[in-house]
Amino acid sequence: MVDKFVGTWKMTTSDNFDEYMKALGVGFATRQVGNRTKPNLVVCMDDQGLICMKSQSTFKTTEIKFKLNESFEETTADDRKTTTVVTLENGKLVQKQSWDGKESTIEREVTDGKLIAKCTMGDVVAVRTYVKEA
Ligand code: DKA
Repeated sequence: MVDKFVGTWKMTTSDNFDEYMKALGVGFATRQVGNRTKPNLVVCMDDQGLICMKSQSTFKTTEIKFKLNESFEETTADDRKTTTVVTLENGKLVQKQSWDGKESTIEREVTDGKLIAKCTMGDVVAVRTYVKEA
């Protein structure tokens, strides 16, 4: 089920991302860069079920390595220190980040050969589309 996510994905569109970053509490300067950046997302998985997800851009590169359903510590691109767990729900990879009593989710699915990342913070939703590069 995770196999379809494996590969290198290039971001093509990003909707409402500035509002999402505002809801996260990201400051103006970082939002300006975040809005301009088109990251590549590299997803890999080894035969032990360890999944890696690397977001690469000229602004910042972040990488997480995790097993499904096992919580881990994440440092996000905007420097939040979150406790994160990733689950597989109806074929979607759901990344739940918790910090300071707050919670955000990034739900990723592959449809029509595209990877769609739906980022939710409270009632704010951003949608980012990636196409496969390799
Ligand atoms: C994605 O496209 C979701 C990225 C979420 C990043 C949140 C913080 C960004 C601050 C610049 O996979």
